[in-house]
Amino acid sequence: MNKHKAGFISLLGLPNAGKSTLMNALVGERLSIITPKAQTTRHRIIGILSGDGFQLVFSDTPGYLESAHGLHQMMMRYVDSALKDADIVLLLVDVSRPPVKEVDPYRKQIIEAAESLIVLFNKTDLLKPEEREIRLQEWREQFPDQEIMELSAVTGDGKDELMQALLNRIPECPAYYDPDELTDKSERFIAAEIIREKIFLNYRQEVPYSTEVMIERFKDDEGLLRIEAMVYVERESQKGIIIGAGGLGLKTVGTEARKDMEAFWQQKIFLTIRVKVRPNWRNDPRQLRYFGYSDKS
Ligand SMILES: Nc1nc2c(ncn2[C@@H]2O[C@H](COP(=O)(O)OP(=O)(O)OP(=O)(O)O)[C@@H](O)[C@H]2O)c(=O)[nH]1
Ligand SMILES: [Mg+2]
Repeated sequence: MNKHKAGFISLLGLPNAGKSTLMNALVGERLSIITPKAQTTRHRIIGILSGDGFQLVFSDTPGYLESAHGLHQMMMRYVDSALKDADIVLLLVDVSRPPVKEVDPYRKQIIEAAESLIVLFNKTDLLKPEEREIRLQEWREQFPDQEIMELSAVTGDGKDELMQALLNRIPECPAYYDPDELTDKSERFIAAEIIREKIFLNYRQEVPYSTEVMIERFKDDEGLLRIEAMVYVERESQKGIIIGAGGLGLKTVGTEARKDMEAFWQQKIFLTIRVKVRPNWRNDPRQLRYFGYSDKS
């Protein structure tokens, strides 16, 4: 009989490359939130895929970026830890855009640090047939010494080949997690993230980036899941924007979030959301800790 295999696989890449979309597709659950905006993911989120004789432990990470403020520094720590822990690093690249001449410094760092690396050319579904080969060739020239795989996290094209490559590479090892576990994150975290996703989708400019969500109550009340959330923003004006005229903004967020929560937990949800101002929370270490950003990940 074959020995059990298990490994840690970290998904790294620039913001918006499709890391969260791919992790959800691989695990088959909506664990990470996805939006068209850069810097959606703020934590290292583990997604566990357990199968017959194997366990793949994926880490979705924030898109790597220059550290601008305290929150960004925390986000980059998660990227660093995911890089250090990985048996295999998947470096995602959005090939629907042409490559830029100047290679970002973090890419070089990842390539040097990773013991086992696969470069994933993602969003291939967006390439028009007439430009496809030229574009892919331009990108290949950026990674002359790396193994490259092409895929689309949205359509699933190339996913089976990737799975096979991962299973071939991970070491013989017992399972790290109970096979029933899906993630290291709590239900409260997932509920807060769903609300944050709706805020990213419904508001523009700085508002989503100034927003954090905490779940204050998460209680199963005879078949009804009661969730009370607090949305934190940095300024009074942003509070007004989130609530919206006649409360319409918050109502839209609440309705959309509740629907996704009901789909995720397969249960009726009663959701209430309030809004509070926490000036400059993104640069306040105490506040960041309170919001769950820790040095350890
Ligand atoms: N067409 C297409 N769109 C994709 C693909 N993968 C991701 N996207 C889209 O790209 C956007 C960003 O996807 P995410 O999965 O949130 O990207 P991310 O790398 O996790 O981004 P950050 O969390 O901000 O670092 C979303 O609008 C996705 O729907 C793909 O293969 N094809
Ligand atoms: Mg993400």
